[in-house]
Amino acid sequence: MEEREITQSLAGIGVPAVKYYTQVGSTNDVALEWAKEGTPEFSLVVADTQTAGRGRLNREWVTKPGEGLAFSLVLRPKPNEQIPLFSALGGIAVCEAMIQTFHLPTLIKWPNDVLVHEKKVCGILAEANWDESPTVVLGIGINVGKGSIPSPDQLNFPATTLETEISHPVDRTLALTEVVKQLILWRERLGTTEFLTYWNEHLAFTGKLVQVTLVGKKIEGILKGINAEGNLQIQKENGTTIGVEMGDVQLRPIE
Ligand code: BT5
Repeated sequence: MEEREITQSLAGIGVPAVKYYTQVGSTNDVALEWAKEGTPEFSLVVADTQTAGRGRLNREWVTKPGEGLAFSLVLRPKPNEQIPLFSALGGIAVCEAMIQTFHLPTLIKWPNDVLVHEKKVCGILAEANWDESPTVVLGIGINVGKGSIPSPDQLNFPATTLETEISHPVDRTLALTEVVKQLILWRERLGTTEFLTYWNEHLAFTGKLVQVTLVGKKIEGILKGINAEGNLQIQKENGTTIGVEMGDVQLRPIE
């Protein structure tokens, strides 16, 4: 992946500025700083590898050089927009790009992972900042090359890569460009019925027995879908349905 190749591939799709690094701490940190300086919506930070890539709650996210895709997009939320939905925007855009470009049966694991065959191929970290003008930085990590995932003892959920699922080499610049195109397209639809319908229709584990771990408590039940606020609906054994808000939540199927 080279800077010139990336800029050429992204030309004309609505990205106003790109910063590319062969190595960086975290693309989210660079994007948050850049946003403070006033860079416009859809400014993009891309890195070949991260030395301090992070997931939620400062968990580690591994981006191996020449294998993974790590990038962060600067977004400027409007006053009426629900911030938790920006994470879903990332999930929807990655899901649709993977379906259209690579014909993969991709699903969204609520709230912020993208799965192929029930394995994580992409993690998403949305971070907001209200210091200057309101900002959401949407950080996306995609496992592209077969060597992009860490060892199993570093994983909290089974993982896979695009090349493992497709069985042929994947051009990282192509994957990046197709995801960014979908991000720009779905950005306009954030929170609409179309947005919520797509999310519901591509939700992993719908109709299945799942366990949701919230801070200090576990809920088990059948995953029914998402409501208009983006809350997960879980039907418990006693028949009552409860809504789980986005936050630090872990969801997994029960075998
Ligand atoms: C996430 O967190 O999945 C969000 C990851 C976001 C990464 C992007 S890359 C660009 C931008 N810059 C950043 O610094 N971050 C964003 P979470 O759900 O908390 O999952 C983290 C967990 O996933 C770790 O604790 C590991 O168990 C596992 N993990 C780490 N690297 C992985 C990988 N490459 N593939 C699959 N799982 C991984």
